[in-house]
Amino acid sequence: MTSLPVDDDLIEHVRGLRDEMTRFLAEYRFGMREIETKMSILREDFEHAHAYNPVENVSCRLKSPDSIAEKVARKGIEPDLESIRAQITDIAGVRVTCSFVRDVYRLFELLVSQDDVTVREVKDYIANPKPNGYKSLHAIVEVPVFLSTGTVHVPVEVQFRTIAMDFWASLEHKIYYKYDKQVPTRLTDSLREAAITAAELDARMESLHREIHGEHAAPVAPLRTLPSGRASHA
Ligand code: 0O2
Repeated sequence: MTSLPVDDDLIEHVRGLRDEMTRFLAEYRFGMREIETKMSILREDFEHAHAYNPVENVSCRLKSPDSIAEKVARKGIEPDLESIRAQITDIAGVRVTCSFVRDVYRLFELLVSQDDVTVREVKDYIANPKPNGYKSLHAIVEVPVFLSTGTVHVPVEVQFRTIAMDFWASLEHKIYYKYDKQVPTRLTDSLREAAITAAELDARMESLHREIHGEHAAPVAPLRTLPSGRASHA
């Protein structure tokens, strides 16, 4: 087999693109770490101050270049880094799983009230679940990241949910992809019912918790989103 001549300029160009993408994704990884650190500080401090841990689990994920490319194509976004930066806000994702709905809102408030955290958008799928039954509190927050070349403000999507909501969402996600997004009606109906059961379990567990721990564990009101994108309790 004869090999083609190597085009050094082309190789240099492709290496440049690869390095640019690596630097681009690194900013999101740093932003994600900032939020992860904030959540672990809140978790630890909460335990010291209230002898109670409201956070069951914190997980992080960075969107893969393939997944970013798929979203660029699906949403008709210009395929350049500036457009991606401006229009895709879930490249960095942090998921916070709590025991109770009350803790979901409490953790959200504690995060968004921090001076260096700016709220860009809030979607309260707990107060307003998706038609399929999906529940979670989503917030796009921006945090400053201090690099050797200056400060960048990085958006991070933070999803707050209970263990029951998380259990439901991970099963629904598997079913959705198993059936290549064409889920049979009997399954979508069953998932909707399961979401109601999960919400009932959340309510019952929280009421038991309140009975054991007293009034200080009273539930908080659902969020209302202010025009600025900030959210506050109604
Ligand atoms: P992954 O793998 O978690 O990153 P868009 O992000 O534009 O496609 P939208 O409506 O702007 O959609 O965002 P939204 O509603 O805030 O939801 C984005 C993320 O929430 C999804 O990310 C999921 O993680 C989760 N999510 C939203 N709806 C559902 C749902 O019906 N079922 C489940 N299981 N998860 C959901 P990605 O990028 O889809 O996936």
